[in-house]
Amino acid sequence: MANIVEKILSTHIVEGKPEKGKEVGIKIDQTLTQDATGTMAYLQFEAMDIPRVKTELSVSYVDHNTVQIGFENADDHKYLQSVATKYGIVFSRAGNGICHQVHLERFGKPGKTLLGSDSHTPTGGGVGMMAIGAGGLDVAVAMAGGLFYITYPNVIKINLTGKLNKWVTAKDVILKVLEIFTTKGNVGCVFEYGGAGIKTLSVPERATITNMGAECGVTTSIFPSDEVTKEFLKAQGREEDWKQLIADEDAKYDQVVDINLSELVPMTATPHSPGNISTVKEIGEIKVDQVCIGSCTNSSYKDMMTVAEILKGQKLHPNTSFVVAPGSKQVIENIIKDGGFQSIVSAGARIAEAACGFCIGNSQSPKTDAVSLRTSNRNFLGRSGTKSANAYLVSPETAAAAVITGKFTDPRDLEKLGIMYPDVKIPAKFYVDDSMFLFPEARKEDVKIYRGPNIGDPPAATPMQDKIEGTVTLKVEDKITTDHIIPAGSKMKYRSNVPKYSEFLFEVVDPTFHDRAKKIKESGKDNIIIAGHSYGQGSSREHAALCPMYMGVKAVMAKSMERIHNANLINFGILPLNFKDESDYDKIDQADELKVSNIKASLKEGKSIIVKNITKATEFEMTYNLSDRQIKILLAGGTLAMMKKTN
Ligand code: MIC
Ligand code: SF4
Repeated sequence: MANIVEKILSTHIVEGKPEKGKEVGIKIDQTLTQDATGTMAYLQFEAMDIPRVKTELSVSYVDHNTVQIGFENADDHKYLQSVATKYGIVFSRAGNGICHQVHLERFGKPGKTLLGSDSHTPTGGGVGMMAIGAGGLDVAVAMAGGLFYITYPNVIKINLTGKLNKWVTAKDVILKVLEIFTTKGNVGCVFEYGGAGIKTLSVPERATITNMGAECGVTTSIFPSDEVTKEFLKAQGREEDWKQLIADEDAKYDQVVDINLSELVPMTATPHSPGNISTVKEIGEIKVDQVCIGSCTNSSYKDMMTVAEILKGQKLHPNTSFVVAPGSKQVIENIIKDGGFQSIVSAGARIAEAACGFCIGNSQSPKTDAVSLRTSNRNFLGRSGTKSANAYLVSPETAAAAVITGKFTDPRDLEKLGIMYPDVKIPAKFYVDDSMFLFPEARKEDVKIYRGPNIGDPPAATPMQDKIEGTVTLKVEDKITTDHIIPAGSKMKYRSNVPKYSEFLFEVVDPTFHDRAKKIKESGKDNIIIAGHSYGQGSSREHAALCPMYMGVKAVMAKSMERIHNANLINFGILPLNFKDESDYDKIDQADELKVSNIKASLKEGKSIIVKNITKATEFEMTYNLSDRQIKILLAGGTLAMMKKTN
């Protein structure tokens, strides 16, 4: 009587007991990295001195930093390629596509575990993998054969019934899920999809849903592996990778939520959070300045062909700019073969390379105050590269409708314009060409690692001190995302140069942060951050911990924190604390001087930590949710320091 999550975990737990809320160490079968997090991950992997990766499969993708203005990106790519050759890692070259889309196409296997240094790794749940996002250092540890630690999850069944109506899509399903669960409060949960409705969803549609589960903050999302999965793998020429994986009839769940697909309508996430959900109809016919179709959420063959069919014979509205970034080289080749590419180009799309591009604000930033419709998964403030822009997340169908009308349009209304719903099916056989992967040879230890001037060593953390004495450098509210903490976009090329990248910390929240933190650090004091609920939402980027560590941030005191960011803080030796009494948050102001003593003893004895507010002459209590393993890491000054100690 096991559910799918229990089935996979039972064959992967190596340490700990399967008890809800307790930490377990699991074996990782596959890893993936992308270039923006990968460079640091491999620098850390190199420091571990392991001759070759110990996983069944590790893939290094280049898909984020592909703009190449200046030498930095190209240096990183070359570094990654040489590391892959040396350590037995498959290298997916720039141009091959977005990691999650490509991994699903070519490597995803039901029943396996996948750890990726990107928060949207759960895309792999679309083929029945337990696919989890993590910081680069955790992925490096997994490549070195180490375990990955998660809280044994609460499994929430999302029971799908009915069938999607015409013009209503998988994106609308996940936006509905976001409406129900919001972007906070789901740490330690996994969404397992089931019910009669799943049979009606193809693998790319399932992957859209598991991809954006990341926005709810769950550990991962997963679909069963069934006949639909088999068809997809067969179409990829990988039928032998299929195995059935379904929940037992009497499987138990911590919660069951029913969604009737037949009742859903086109939805959107309004600025500036994927959790601000509304129906497309409710928005009204506002003018749309930009439409962006692509990203790891919606860039599959099915998405692109659907857009192509809608746009066949249509032209782009004069007031709107339009970009399309197909998810992979495979998608491009197949839509060329099947005639879709022609319709998209002919309609007026600017074709971007198969990469993250607009999604991460790395290109195509919209105009001042723009309304931008995007098929991606995040619309955080400033993420598009234009702080004043308003980004709405929508399905490819809703995006295509705006291309034609130049305004927010419920795609069902396209029928009034004589455009009928194109019920695109995935091909029985995709055209497949794996030549943009470089597969590792048997032994290549003598490979010289390429290190251009952009590649710097990761800064080392210092062992934890017994006291923290310093200033509240920044006080922030609820739902501060990693995009707020450290922006990506045009700044992402400094990922391998921590001192430079740190200059942009909290840029979108308070551009004076860096200089103030620097001054405090130089005066010998510690920097402290005070935050509300759900601190560190969003990406897996460990730079959101690494750069603060570099700037002398010693503790983050928050009402609650998201899973990946919490783990990253620990990995880099920053103490993550929670308010015992949330009202204490209101009694602290930015620039207050705080003093925390007896940290080591309190952590060792499991006692709460007393913080003195020197400025206000008050005292308050902080708690923490740290396993013994995490306490050891913190005391050692982070994971790398800890590994050096035990080696
Ligand atoms: C994102 O979508 O925010 C990213 C860019 O893919 C990040 C990873 C990164 O910051 O490099 C993520 O989702 O983890
Ligand atoms: Fe790339 Fe955007 Fe997906 Fe992140 S969310 S992996 S930036 S496409």
